[in-house]
Amino acid sequence: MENLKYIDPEVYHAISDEINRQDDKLELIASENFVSLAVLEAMGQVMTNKYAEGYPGKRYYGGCVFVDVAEDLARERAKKLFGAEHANVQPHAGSQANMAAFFSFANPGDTVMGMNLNHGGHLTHGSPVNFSGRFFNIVSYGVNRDTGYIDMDEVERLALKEKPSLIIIGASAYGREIDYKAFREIADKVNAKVVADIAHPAGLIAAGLIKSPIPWCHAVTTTTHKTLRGPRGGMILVGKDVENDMGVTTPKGQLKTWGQIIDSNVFPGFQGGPLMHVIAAKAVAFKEALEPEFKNYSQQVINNAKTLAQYLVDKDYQIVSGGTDTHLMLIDLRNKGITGKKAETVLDQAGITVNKNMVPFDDQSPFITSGIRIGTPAATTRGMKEDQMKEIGNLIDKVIRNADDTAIIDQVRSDIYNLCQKFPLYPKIAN
Ligand code: DSN
Repeated sequence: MENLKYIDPEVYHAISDEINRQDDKLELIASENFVSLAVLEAMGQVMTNKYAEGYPGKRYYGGCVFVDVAEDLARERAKKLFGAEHANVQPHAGSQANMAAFFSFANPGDTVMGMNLNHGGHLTHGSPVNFSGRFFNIVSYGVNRDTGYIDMDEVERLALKEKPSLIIIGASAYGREIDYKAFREIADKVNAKVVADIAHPAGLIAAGLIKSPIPWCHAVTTTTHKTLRGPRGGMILVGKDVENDMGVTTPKGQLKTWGQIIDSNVFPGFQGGPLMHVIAAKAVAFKEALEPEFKNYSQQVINNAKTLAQYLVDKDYQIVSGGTDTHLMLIDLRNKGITGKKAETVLDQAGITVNKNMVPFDDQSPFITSGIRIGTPAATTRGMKEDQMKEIGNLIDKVIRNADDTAIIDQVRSDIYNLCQKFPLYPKIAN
């Protein structure tokens, strides 16, 4: 960053402070990760200068020959990674991917079923303050109060009653595997389309460690920066539908495939020029995820999450559903006498970054909450394993039990700093 240092010292210092923050603190936000230097490099280059509205070979601007290479590589690698027939790598983020998916399978005013945000769902799956809740009639399903697992009986009952056009599956704070086939069977009873949003477990699915929704869904949306460990961005995949529900037949008798419908909803439907530098970085991340080492990494992410969850359960923490199958856990702190907001604040003071989170049937507001969400993808990228997870579990428990004791919080911050120094993050760009 030699030039930036002189041209814009204020931004330069903000970036170098952020490098140090990432290096010195323990990142346990379930949706974050650390990209490779190759991905960082691909993001910071001249493709940001290029307008490329359209798709490879069919652009609205000249000079797209090299950005076409990058986008074709990203699309082909994405298809290989997920066993998909079609990939659109242009969505700027997961939200835009979901927007394009909603409008591909439903019209404004139609009924759409999505998971309740308070039970672990996502803003774009029907929150009234989001496009999803503003344009569509949302019916929410949730988890069973006793088990913490998605209540499939409720999903079926609601689907039969409400007859949605679309059911969106997926969550941002749900640690269990999802039975996509069961969702599809319910959807078929009411002729609904099915979209899975795998933003959280995408990397684990790509690594073949948990079930893939590709055979059961009309489309699959994701972000590329969580467990998949790519640049911040979105993507939509289409598989080969097992039921041969492949698209829509036009009045002239031609089949418009779901892939074609999705492409036209991304551009020109919702987006203009794609971020070609980010698409190049997506291609690099997908290449990395196709390597055998990515499977080892992803297995370690799961092993770490299970180890940390078990450690906390043994210390009488209430994990929703009792544990995790994936990279994250949602902890209900009501038996510990501390809110999610306070826990997030004191853990941050101790150098541990998590986010407060609503828990199912919460009695606190979304700003306070009764829970925290913890995930292992970022810590695992640093090389941390089961032993470190037990150490981290012990430190989390110490902070939660002594939330008003600044001496203990200072001691934990020093322990976390020392732990992080043993797993350096970006030594080559340290300043
Ligand atoms: N904000 C993301 C998360 O933290 O899960 C989802 O979009």
